Amino acid sequence: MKGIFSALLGAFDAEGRPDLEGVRRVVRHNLELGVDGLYVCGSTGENFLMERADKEAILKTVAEEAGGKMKLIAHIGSNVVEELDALCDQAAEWGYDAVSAVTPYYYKFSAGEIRDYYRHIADRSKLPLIIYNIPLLTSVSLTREDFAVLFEHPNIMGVKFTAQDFYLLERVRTLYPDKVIYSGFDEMLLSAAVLGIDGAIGSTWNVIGHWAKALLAAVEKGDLATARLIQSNINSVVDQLLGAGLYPTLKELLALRGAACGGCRFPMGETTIQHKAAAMALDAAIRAIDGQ
Ligand code: MN9
Repeated sequence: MKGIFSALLGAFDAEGRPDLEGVRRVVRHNLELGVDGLYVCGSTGENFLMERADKEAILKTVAEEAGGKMKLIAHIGSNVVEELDALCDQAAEWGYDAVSAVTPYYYKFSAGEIRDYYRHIADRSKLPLIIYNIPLLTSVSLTREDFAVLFEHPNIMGVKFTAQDFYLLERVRTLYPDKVIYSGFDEMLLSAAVLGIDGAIGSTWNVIGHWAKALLAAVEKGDLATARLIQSNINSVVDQLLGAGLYPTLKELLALRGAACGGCRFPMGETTIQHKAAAMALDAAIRAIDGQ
């Protein structure tokens, strides 16, 4: 389960329904790009804007299309326990390699409640569980003590660490060498890689996953000069994407590369001419770097 995982972008039609052909296109595009796996129905997949049936349709379609060709992580996190349980069981049936779940959010859950949530999933799941820690969006910040308790569970395999706390990241890496740690901020891949993470999960890997793989390989070899250059290229892309509107611009980039997947679901805004223009400029810039 090491390596670079694309946080799969969602594919929707003009009415916001899942476009399952679009989903297949995005999966095939990632296969051609050569990433190691997919993280399905996460933040980038617009999970928190979808009803359960739509998540099920997308999770099932991805498994059909990617079947055995790459590693698959199903993000099943939900504050609704019935949905959580159903998706947990289905992910195993559909052939996923692992499940992942965001910390419960919105209400101020206690540390004990959050730990019970993860124990609930880990006990139930036939697949290993990856904790999804993203304090910036959930306002829940797992602590060193939380990891100490959670990582005692044999079915908790690791964490998607989408936080800027590199002190915590180093401590968790060193204290739990057998757990799998994925870095979650694409713009911080190098800083996480030097601390010995096992891989990364990110939205921009849908387009520049091959750069992320090259960066990890450079760090592995101890070639920090190359790794810094790649991170700088990644950050130029991230910078422009964040400025232009991350998900719609990424989707337009995929459309330019033969993997049209529509716009984002309401209440995210519609794709505009500015998103399309930004995607065209980025497409050219990425191709120029790839051609060097
Ligand atoms: O899955 C992604 N997180 C979100 C990880 O989209 C919330 C990241 O890949 C970011 O999109 C990326 C840009 O900030 O690092």
